[in-house]
Amino acid sequence: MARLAILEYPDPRLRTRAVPVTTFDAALKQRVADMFETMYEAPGIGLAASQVDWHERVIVIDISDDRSQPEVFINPELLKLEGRATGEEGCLSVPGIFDDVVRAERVQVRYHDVEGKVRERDLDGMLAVCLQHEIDHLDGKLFVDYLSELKRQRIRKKLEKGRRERGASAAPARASAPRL
Ligand code: GNR
Ligand code: NI
Repeated sequence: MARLAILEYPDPRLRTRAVPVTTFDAALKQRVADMFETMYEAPGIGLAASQVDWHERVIVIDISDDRSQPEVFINPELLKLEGRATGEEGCLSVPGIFDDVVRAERVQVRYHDVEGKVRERDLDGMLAVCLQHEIDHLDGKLFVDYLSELKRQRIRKKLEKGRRERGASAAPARASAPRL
């Protein structure tokens, strides 16, 4: 297993539209295992392949407190969306930022499991919210896209400032190293 690097906003690679998985093989299972490890380590309750710079339609989710309910959704399609619910969201690709997003309350989803078998489920609550958040990632969309331009600009500045400061303290020699 391997922990993968998570892309952060405003990395343009997060805007890539992921393509469907066509081959259900051992390599796919390995990628899914790596995604779970990355998600649990982060820690987060969901992860889309797009966030680890892999642009295929693969999502892992575990909303349980004890990591006991791993769920994999491959090539997910929302067949039905019902109701509206507002909830506070966060994203591993937008660290430290939380804001309200309106989503469907219940969804019906068709997807492939990791063996390639087609499944259909009705979901609600946190699982429905998380699945919609992850499908957005596969379409190159982030939860901050639902916020105002002003908020998004503030978020971008805050993340860039944070990265600059962390970068400066982690590797002070780098800024003055000779440019070759
Ligand atoms: O860990 C996560 N928590 C979360 C909380 C509310 C709504 C969505 C999420 S998903 C997020 C992990 C993540 O960024 N997945 O893409
Ligand atoms: Ni996210």
